[in-house]
Order: sequence, then C-alpha cells, then structure tokens
Amino acid sequence: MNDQPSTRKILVTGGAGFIGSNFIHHWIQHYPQDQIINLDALTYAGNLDNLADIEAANNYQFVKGDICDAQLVDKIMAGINLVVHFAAESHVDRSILEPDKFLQTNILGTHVLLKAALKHRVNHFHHISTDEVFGSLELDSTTKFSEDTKYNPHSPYSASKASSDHLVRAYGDTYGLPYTISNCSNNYGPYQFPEKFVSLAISNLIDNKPVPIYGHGKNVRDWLFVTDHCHAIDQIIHQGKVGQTYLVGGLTTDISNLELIQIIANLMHKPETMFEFVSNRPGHDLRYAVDWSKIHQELDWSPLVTIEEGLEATIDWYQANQDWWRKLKSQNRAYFNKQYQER
Ligand code: NAD
Ligand code: TDX
Repeated sequence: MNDQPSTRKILVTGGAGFIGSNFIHHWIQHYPQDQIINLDALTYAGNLDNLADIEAANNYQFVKGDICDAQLVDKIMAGINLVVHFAAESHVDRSILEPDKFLQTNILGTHVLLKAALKHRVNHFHHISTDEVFGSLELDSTTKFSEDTKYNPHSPYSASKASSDHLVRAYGDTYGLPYTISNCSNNYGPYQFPEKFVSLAISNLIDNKPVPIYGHGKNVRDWLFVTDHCHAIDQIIHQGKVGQTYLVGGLTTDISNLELIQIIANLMHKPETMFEFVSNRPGHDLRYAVDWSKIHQELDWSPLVTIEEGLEATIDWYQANQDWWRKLKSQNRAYFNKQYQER
C-alpha cells in the first residue's frame, strides 16, 4: 500500500497468539527496520513463550492490554502507521460455550481499534478475518467462497467476525479509514494452541490418545499453512488496494476431517483407526473451500506449502516442543474436560 514511511511503526494486536506470533517472526525477519508494538491481553490463547526469541529485540515491544480498553488503545495508537489486527477469541467450540467474550473482543474490541486508528490517522488498517463468515457449502459440490459470496455465519464466533468485517468496511465507507481485509481458511502450523483440530490431533497421537471426530467426520475444511498466510498478509500490506478484501486459502482440495486424520496418522506412523466419533458440534458447517484467484491474479500470491509438507513440519514441531503444548493442555484441563467429557 501507499504512503508508508521507510521505517514504519506497526501495531500488531493479538501477536502472542498462533498466527500473530508467526506473523511477528515473519515481519522481524523481513523488515528489521520497522518498530513493532504487540498489544495482547494474554488470554488463555496468548503465550509469550511464542516470542521468547525476540523479546529483547530493540525493534519489538510488548504491551499487555485489552483491545477493548479505549484509553490504552488511544495512547498506543499515536504515531502508528500500520495496524495488523489479529486479536480475537478464535475457537468455534468455545464460542458455543461462552459467546459473550466473542462479542466483546471481536466486535467491540475491533470498534475501539477502528475509532483510535481513525483519530490518529493511521495510514493502513489490515483486518484479519475468516472464511467462516460465508457459512457452509454443500458437500460434494465444486462451489468455492469468493470475495462476492454473501455473508451467512452460523456460530457465535463467525457471527462476531462477520460483524467486525462490516464495521471495518463501515469505517472505510463512512469515514475514509484506509483498510484492507483478508478472509482466510483454516490455518495450521507451529504455535497453534492444542484445542484446534490439527494441533489437538497431533498432540493426542503423540500420547497414543484417540482423536475426537465430531459427527460423521465428512466435514471439509480448506487448510492453509501459517507461513503461507503470513506471506499473503505481507503482500496485501505492500501491494493491496485500499478498501479491498482478499480471500486466502491453501493447496488442499476437499479433504474431510476423517481423511485428514488418516494422513496425519500415517505421517506419524500411528494406526489410522486412532480416532473416536463424538457428538457433533452444534451448527457444524459442512464444507469450506476458498477461491484465492483474486489475490493470485492481483497480488501474485499463491500458497506454496502442500498439506503433506505442512503437516510434516507441524508434526516435527509438536514432537520437538512437547513442553510448550503439554503445559497448555494441563493448564486448560477444565476446558478439555468440559468439551470432551474427559475425566
Ligand atoms: P489465537 O486464539 O491463537 O490468538 C488470539 C490472540 O489474541 C491471543 O494471543 C489472545 O491473547 C489475544 N486476544 C484475545 N482477546 C484479546 C483482547 N480482548 N485484547 C487483546 N488481545 C486479545 O488466534 P489465531 O488462531 O492466531 O487467530 C488470529 C486471527 O486470525 C483471529 O482474528 C482469527 O479470527 C483469525 N483467523 C484464524 C484462523 C485459524 O485457523 N486459526 C483462520 C481464519 C482467521
Ligand atoms: O476435536 C475436534 N474434532 C473435530 O472433529 C475439533 C477441535 C474439531 N473437529 C472438526 C470441526 C471442524 O470441522 O475439525 C474441523 C476443524 O475444527 P477447528 O480446528 O476447531 O477449526 P474451525 O472450526 O474450522 O475454525 C478454525 O478455522 C477458521 C479456527 O478455529 C477459526 O479461528 C478460523 O476462523
């Protein structure tokens, strides 16, 4: 995008989470001249261990705080050139158990950021969103989500993200805030909290525990390796057009949850049968598929990592970083007990 000084002051929200911490690593490696401020409330999903290697770097600063705290956000926003907004409650299952937090952070928190960005004349606000805002596609169809697909969210999570997308566009259309939005598919990779399907599956299988499969397991997701996502955000920030939305997806074609578990089990040399069917997620979307041709044609971005390569790298990382996820699983035992009725 235009009008950026050579040394940028960048506010990353939610940078202690999964994608945010991968993004900060990416940015510091590629643009060491920039100053990054990471504003993160350190909810259960925020983890400073993810950034331990850069915590003392002089181009990086961590601020513990809530994006809903208007006074704090106003103070931090002064002098910021670029906002990259990841902070959110991100887990669909938790949104079914406790929707209030999702509305608070994802909708109201985004609004606090937008107001402050406008007031301080930030040059560019990039909002990270999800393909889940589009709802569900039919199984066995070839239809994909595109930038023109109508919003039709089904979970409190996706409804709150849809709402935040609308607010970002409203601030662009009404007040002229220079924004871009990306709606991406399911990310996987290092540093993902072990509640999401891939990270839960790998960590369970390391312990020879079965992977819980919701419903019939035929649900389909589009899988995006997290470094491919970080490159896409980078492209949008540098080449994207103000007021545009870009869909970002991976290299998979209609892999069901059951098939994905079989691939993971094979890569880990575990029996393919090491899963168990459990009760379905209420409102469980059947199929997501992302047409990423706009970002490919306009910004020359494509995903590079195949599902096998990405899963291999992810499995290696979870094998080598068992302290990282064991601590999180044990600290969050109450959630896992409630969600999976483990005793
Ligand atoms: P995550 O849950 O791993 O991390 C979220 C981060 O936000 C955490 O560090 C948390 O502490 C922080 N946070 C939460 N509430 C906050 C608040 N009120 N104030 C400040 N910080 C707060 O999430 P993720 O998977 O890294 O997702 C990042 C973004 O990408 C989210 O906006 C999510 O909706 C979106 N997204 C994620 C995926 C995916 O597959 N993970 C896919 C599409 C879109
Ligand atoms: O134990 C499980 N068993 C199971 O069958 C879990 C945790 C999930 N699933 C299924 C549900 C989905 O069909 O696996 C699929 C993927 O589930 P999640 O990892 O929870 O991802 P999803 O619900 O698709 O949402 C994710 O991708 C889009 C992220 O959590 C969101 O933040 C993102 O917007």
